[in-house]
Amino acid sequence: MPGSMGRGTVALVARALAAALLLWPWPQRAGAAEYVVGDVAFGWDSGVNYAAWAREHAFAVGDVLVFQYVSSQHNVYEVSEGTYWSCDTGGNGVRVKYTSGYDRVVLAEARTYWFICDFPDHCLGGMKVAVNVSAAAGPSPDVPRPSADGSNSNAASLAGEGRRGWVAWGLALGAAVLMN
Ligand SMILES: [Cu+2]
Repeated sequence: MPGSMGRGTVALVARALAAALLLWPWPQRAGAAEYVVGDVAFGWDSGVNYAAWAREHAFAVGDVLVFQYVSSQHNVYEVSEGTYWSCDTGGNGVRVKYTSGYDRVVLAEARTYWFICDFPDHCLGGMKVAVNVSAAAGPSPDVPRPSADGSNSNAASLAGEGRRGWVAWGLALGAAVLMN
């Protein structure tokens, strides 16, 4: 008797698992946007109004900036706000240096990112861009977006996600029992 029961239980659990996989409300991943800084026409270069470019876009956590430039003529430094305004990279205001000519920067945190070119006089000449990254954005606001620090208002919707998950399990188990 325990042997046959074990078999039935295995089949039941297998069916429940299969049904749960079908019913599980997998959270949809909102697509992260990718932005070529200055757009493809200009890329990262001197003489481009990057403030105007940045104003045209709403950046959110998870989006990606692509800096395209001739690596012998420009570079990209992510800097502090102070260094962004002073263009003085001699202190400790430099966070990250990018020099490949095709640099993909993931905007992982909800904050302002400050970028400059460190070639002589380029930053002072206006080759700089400030990017404001918001925690939640995108076309569908009810889809929770993961945040870098995890401390935001997504907790409530995640709890809802959990409840729906249990409902799915309950339905799956019920279906499996009926099929047996
Ligand atoms: Cu430059």
